[in-house]
Amino acid sequence: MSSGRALVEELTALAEEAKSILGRADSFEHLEELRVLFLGRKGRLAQIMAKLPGLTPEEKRDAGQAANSVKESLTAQYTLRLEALKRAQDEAMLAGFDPSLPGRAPSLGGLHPLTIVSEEITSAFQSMGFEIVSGPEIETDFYNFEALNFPPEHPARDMQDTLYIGDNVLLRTHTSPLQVRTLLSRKPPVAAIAPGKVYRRDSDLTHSPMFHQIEGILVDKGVTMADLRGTLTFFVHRIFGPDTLVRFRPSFFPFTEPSAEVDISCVMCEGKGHVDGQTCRVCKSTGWVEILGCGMVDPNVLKAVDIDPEVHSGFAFGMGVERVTMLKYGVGDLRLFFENDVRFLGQFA
Ligand code: 2NL
Repeated sequence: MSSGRALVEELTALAEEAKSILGRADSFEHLEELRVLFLGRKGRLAQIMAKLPGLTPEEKRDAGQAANSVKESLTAQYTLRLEALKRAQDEAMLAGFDPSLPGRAPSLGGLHPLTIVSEEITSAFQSMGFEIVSGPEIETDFYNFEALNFPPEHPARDMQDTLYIGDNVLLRTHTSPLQVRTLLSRKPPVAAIAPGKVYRRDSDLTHSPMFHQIEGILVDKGVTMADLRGTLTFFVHRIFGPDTLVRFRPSFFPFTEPSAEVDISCVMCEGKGHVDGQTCRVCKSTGWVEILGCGMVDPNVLKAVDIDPEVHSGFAFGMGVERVTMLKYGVGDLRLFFENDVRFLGQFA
């Protein structure tokens, strides 16, 4: 049976031994083994403490105190070594690279080219006082055709061209219904610009069943074709540059009379018709490209929205956002807008 003194000596020896061994542990695994060996439930310290019950109360008190202080000191040694190993691990990691190098920039998304151009177009008109209007993509025959002076048998109403959801219910084929709604809910003067998705029963290399349009309308007393010309010329110069030429050609739309199509000098060959001696592929050597349609609002359209054509007049225009974007950025294939290949989209960021 061991005496109190012998136990205290054993404890002191254990503390000395453990201290020097713990201090040399060179890995987390090794340190953990040593912790189990010295401080574990069946470890060296526990083995010595197991002998405490055989002592007299006085010896028990002294040896107990010594055991506690050894336990504290070994635990402290262990923690110290653990911290040192962690520091060494961090330093080894840092040694592998230069922490002063700039971080890698996360790749950010960007606006779709159609969004960029759509915002450019609407903001050109906003700067002239037009307000932006929006509305439903599912429309009725009245807003999409009837109010716009389409005769009942007009081919655009055909199921071959228009996506019908039900009797008289359809996906809007242009953004004009937005303007009909605007005119019905306001009194002139009205100046509105209507951007949005439109749908047609059409899908091939150069037609997508969904595409984007922007239409504009201005109704007031005394609005003339000259106002239309000035407004659209300002717009063209904002989007394609101040040297771009603008030309109006007679045309026809059910909802405007007279109607015109607007051409601009070719963005590719600058109106020359050829590039490096080759025929210009964008204007087919005519020197002009069409960018929009327009006209004076037909009196029948004004009547359909309760405006007296004897008092008020207006102009309206419409354009395809895909077309304007293709011309502005020289995009040769409509499908690129809908494939969402980041190699294409990234060029507009
Ligand atoms: C085009 C031609 C156009 C309009 C749209 C319009 C709207 C109302 C009344 C009268 Cl409410 N007109 N819109 C007028 C002329 C042409 O679009 O080529 N679009 C892509």
